[in-house]
Amino acid sequence: PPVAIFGVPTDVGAGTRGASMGPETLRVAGLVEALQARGVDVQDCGNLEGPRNPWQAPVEGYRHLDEVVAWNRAVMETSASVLGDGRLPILLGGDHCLAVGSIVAVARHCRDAGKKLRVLWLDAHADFNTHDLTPSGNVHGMPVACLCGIGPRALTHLGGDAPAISPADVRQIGIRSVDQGEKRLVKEHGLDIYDMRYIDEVGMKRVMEEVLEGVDEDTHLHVSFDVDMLDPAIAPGTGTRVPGGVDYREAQLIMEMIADTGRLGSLDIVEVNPALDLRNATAVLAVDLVESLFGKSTLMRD
Ligand code: DIR
Ligand code: MN
Ligand code: MN
Ligand code: MN
Repeated sequence: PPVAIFGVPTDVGAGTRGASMGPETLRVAGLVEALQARGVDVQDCGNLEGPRNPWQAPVEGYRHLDEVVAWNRAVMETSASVLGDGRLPILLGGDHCLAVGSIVAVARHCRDAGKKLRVLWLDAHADFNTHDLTPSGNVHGMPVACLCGIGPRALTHLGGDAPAISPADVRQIGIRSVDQGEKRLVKEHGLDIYDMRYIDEVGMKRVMEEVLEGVDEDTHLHVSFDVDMLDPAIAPGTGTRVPGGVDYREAQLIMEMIADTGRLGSLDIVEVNPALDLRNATAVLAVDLVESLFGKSTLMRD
């Protein structure tokens, strides 16, 4: 399908500055050209605008909640209009709090189109914190909970009705950092988490078979790709690096197996932080992985 790319240059939800430069650094790494080389019709809509990062301490467990809501409202509107145009939205973050607006729009689109939504959450973190569990107050640690209806009303009800999705719609891959109280909450809500230990024990091929089980022609796959899923040795340009991540070949297999379904419907690429990177390696790797997600392979396949 045709694609529309839009940048969301903010780090209001993060604990480190610099993800606001993600959109430009992904463009510099050749994202648009790489998709065009795959034969994809790409429209680059430029960047959204929103409030600056006030860099304040948490208030009642949230940092910058008003700013986070403002950015997410803009994301929701843009994602909805891209989907309405029949294009596949690619959000260039920005930090991961932006997945709230993105997925609220996608969930509503799926409801209207009679599609089943499955969210593939590629991340080192479960992002299932709440204001009383969070160790940081950073909203980028909370989007999955917000989408499932747990969080501040301004985010849980961003699209009007809540919740946007249910934990049963989500599959998380690459997880290796879950905070103390967050562990109890993900268990309580039955989140389907393919953590690094499970990946090590059964291998990425089986993990992805399980993740994609039941995907059919009526399924819309939303991929929310936090680049900190990747091992910091290959992706140093991100704010919350956790050792022991997904390696290059495992990451390629994730993308290839998603591409094989032909059901990719929307994509977030978030938490790329060029201020922490080495010669833009993380953005270059993200573009390489996106090529696989859009069907690039070594051999002709049928
Ligand atoms: C941590 C870090 N769990 C928090 N979360 C991150 O602050 O809630 N998510 N980095 O991507
Ligand atoms: Mn994340
Ligand atoms: Mn993360
Ligand atoms: Mn491994």
